[in-house]
Amino acid sequence: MLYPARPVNPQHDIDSVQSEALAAIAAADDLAALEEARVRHTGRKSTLTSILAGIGTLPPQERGPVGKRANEARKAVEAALAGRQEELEARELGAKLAGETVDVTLPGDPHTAGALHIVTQLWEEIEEIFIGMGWQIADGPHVEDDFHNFTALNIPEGHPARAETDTFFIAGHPNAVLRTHTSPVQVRVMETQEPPIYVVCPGAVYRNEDIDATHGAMFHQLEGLAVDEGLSLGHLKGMLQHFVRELLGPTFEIRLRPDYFPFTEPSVEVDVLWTDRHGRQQWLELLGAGIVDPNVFEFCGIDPERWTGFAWGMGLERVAMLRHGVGDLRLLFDSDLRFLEQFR
Ligand code: 2NL
Repeated sequence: MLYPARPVNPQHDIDSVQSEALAAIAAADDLAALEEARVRHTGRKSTLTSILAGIGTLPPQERGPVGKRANEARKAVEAALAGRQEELEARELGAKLAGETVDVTLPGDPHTAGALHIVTQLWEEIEEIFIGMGWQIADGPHVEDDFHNFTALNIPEGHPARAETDTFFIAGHPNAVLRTHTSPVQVRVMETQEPPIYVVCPGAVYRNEDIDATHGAMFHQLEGLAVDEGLSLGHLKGMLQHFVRELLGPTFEIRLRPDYFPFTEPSVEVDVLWTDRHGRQQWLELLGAGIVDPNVFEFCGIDPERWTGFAWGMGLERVAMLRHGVGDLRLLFDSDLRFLEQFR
């Protein structure tokens, strides 16, 4: 687009146009101010532009010298603009970099590695062993009803086992208890799944006990249940032998002794031959187990004429203490880092 040349005063003082422009450029303190100076002193409406555009209208003898001088002024102003732009850009970059400075000598945020609690370690190791044998893992409610915690496990009202386990009841809810074992989880699995069933149920259980070196009001159990055709104590013993050798080492021996539980018949205590730090050998109780009582199957809707089962239960704290030589259960619950950090 062409713009009409404006009338130009041939006397126009190109020196002062140039020096005004240079002064404005030098005074521009940031890139926005410089752009403003560029538009004002070299833009379409600037005096310099109208001088250059009006040269053709000058008397022929003036065109050469005025044109030459005006072009010099244009070049000087353009050079000043470019120089100042470089300066200001460098300054802005410097300020930006200074604002983003990272002090690599500052100490980093401490990053301390935590560790799993020895009960959690044991819990997870046992899960892995049973997953390796193709079993499933299940959990259920910690607040249970009377049927799932007691009745379905062949512990009817008035049975001495109800008095022996110091149950926490929920105030105002006569039917609700904190589960005293994880067996109600297996009951729920039997109610909802068709055999064959191979399930392990770890989790917290609750008993209203006076707390001492071997008792707590909350601890962890891991129970397991197999329901299939033709299961015997032999299957139970073979499975447990494999489990114990996976968990503790390939040389460990177990033995079964008669015991009593309301939900199994026959019932057994399973001991492991334990060698202590001084090389002394001793049979120690590891868990309780047995053949599922047919009454339990009836309560869970499983036909005891067709199906057989074995089950076991173990206290995780007890086994963790045995394994790590811990003499007092309360150490596992005190959250004292000096104790816990030993098992990283
Ligand atoms: C122990 C003994 C045991 C079971 C738990 C069980 C569960 C169902 C049916 C039959 Cl659904 N039995 N569980 C069986 C024998 C022993 O626990 O001393 N636990 C710490």
